[in-house]
Amino acid sequence: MSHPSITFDHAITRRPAKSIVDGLRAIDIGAPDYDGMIRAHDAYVAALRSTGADVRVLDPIEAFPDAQFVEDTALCLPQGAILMHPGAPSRVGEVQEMAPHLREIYTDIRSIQGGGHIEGGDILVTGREILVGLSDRTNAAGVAELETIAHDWGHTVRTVITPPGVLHFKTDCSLMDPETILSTRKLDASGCFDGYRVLHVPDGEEAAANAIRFNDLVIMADGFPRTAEMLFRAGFKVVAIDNTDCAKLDGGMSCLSLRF
Ligand code: CIR
Repeated sequence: MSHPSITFDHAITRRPAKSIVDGLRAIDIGAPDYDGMIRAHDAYVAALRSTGADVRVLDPIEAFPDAQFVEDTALCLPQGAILMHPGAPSRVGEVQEMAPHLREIYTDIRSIQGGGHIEGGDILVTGREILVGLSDRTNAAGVAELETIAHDWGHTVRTVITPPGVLHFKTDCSLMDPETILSTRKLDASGCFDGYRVLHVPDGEEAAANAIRFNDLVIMADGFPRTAEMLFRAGFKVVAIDNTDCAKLDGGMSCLSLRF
């Protein structure tokens, strides 16, 4: 199946910096291991490349401990890219680090530049619309700015809610195909996916909900066998990547790339 929401020629990633040990986290369960992070990142890039996509790996930036989570800096759509305005003050500067790379690729680049905040992790592009979850990082003003730009490009934006205590909307869900969402039961219970086919991550495997569909692959975190089995039975080709260290910083599979 080919559709702009799951079919990509390119991805941009950023190699983790040594300063990753200072990355943001909701609850401190110990510092991530830099070497483990690098090994996992290499495996992630290899999985993206195995689909035939051109994958750019940007240099680490020590000044921005969370800069490997590139997804939060921009939204890439077929018509152009939108630079985000992160709600986390320590992450705002990451956007200008990403901008020149997107300018090499896109002729139309817009910015969230009013008072609003929005991070890419709160945005799910499906086959029919763009869902944006309000969260501690994304506010209504940010969504309104995004909507104006996306509307210009022919997209519909729908505002939804990121559950309290969940970092980003996509922490709890992923697109599997243009009409199919992988979600935690908690998020789906909000009704935000009514009209879609929804696959629930099994109880106890909620952290598996942040995955990506990238060309023919579903790339998910390792260690969630019941979710992997469910996706396999549903006909998806699954690759599992170690997410132990990223998880200590509330990160997962979607955060590590921009896909377009
Ligand atoms: C943060 O708190 O901003 C980072 N430690 C994790 C960002 C994860 N990004 C994402 O889910 N899109």
